[in-house]
Amino acid sequence: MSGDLIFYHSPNTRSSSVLILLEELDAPYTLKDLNFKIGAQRQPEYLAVNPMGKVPAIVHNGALVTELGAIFIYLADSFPLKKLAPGIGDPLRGPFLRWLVFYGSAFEPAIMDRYTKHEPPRNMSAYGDFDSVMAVINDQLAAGPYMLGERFSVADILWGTALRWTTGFGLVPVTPQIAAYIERVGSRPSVAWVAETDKQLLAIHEAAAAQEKN
Ligand SMILES: N[C@@H](CCC(=O)N[C@@H](CS)C(=O)NCC(=O)O)C(=O)O
Repeated sequence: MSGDLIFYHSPNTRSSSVLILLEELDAPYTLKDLNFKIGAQRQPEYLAVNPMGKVPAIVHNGALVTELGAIFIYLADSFPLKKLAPGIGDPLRGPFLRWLVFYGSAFEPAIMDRYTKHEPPRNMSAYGDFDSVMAVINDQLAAGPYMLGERFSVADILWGTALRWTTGFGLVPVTPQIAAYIERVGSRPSVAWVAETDKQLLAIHEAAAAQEKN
């Protein structure tokens, strides 16, 4: 599928993984860069696109998609030429969906628990607790080398970048399998390209913020 694809991004945020994804999929897109340093995400123009005031967001052929898991599934299905996701009918389709949904429904709330030192009641919480979530991820990676075993997929772009920043912030404990996985996914040329692109965008943002102060 092609058509107009607008991608709302801010450097060094969760949307950086979508920028890596777009490069990996070789998808044509128009980048709309939001300067968080001057609060662009809270301006009415952007809230009219995504009322949550968060990135990433994409608008494809006029339809809005937010939430990393949904964006990854949607883009991988829309731009299948690189075969970076198991399609419907592939035995790995179920595990693929499992790990993309697990990211938003278990990993994200669990790391926020860790950050805020909140202990949810294990039996009431939909994701158990932080330790159970991390044990499942570590076991999966120990069986690796990728989330789907031998097969690299866009799920690894999401998880590789998420584990990189959450270990960097000291939220997720570094285990040998997580360290090796971050390295494996991080060695892809798309990751280096996005790091450099984000660096350049950030410099532009900082200059604009400094100018606004004066
Ligand atoms: N549930 C969203 C979370 C996105 C998110 O947390 N984005 C952060 C950047 S890392 C953001 O836009 N923060 C801006 C703000 O809240 O002001 C997703 O999965 O995409």
